[in-house]
Amino acid sequence: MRLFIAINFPPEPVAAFVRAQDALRRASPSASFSRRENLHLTLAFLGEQPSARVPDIREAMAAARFRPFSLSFDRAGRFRREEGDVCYLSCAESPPLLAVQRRLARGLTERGFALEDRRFVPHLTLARRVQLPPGFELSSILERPIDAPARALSLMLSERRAGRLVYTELHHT
Ligand code: 2AM
Repeated sequence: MRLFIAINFPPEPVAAFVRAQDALRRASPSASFSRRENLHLTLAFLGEQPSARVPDIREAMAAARFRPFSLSFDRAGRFRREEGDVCYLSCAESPPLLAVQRRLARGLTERGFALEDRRFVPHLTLARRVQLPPGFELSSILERPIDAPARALSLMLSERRAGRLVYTELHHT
């Protein structure tokens, strides 16, 4: 099973994320947009794992000692890709987010999970294969910062069903 650990957000900030997607869609109609229910912030990507490993993952999640906090998504960015950019929202620096991500990564590593060595860049992917017209001001897709409460850590299952990416929450802290 393909797994990752993420923060999911309540309807109000999600509606604001979707408005940012709508603005992006007007600029790049051919991009591939994450579905509303799939919008999330990933803290750890586990990749393919046997189901027998889920108890260890739950243990690492508990060891991360998540406590609710609030995030402010205040900028839009892109990762350049040959097939078109990945566009995302990112949040103002958040010590509680970074602390919980570090504890989670440590707990997973201690239990033998191989995490990517890359620096954690908190981002919420809005769309892939984005082709923006030259000079397009990406910050214009965000009318104002989006305040979003982080209420739990969720263990997410990622599956393709009938060509669609479907995420299911298996556990939350
Ligand atoms: P992304 O949105 O930047 O692709 C499920 O795929 C989640 O795990 C996404 O949030 C994805 O981030 C993240 N992720 C992190 N590393 C990944 C990897 N190597 N392959 C696929 N998804 C990854």
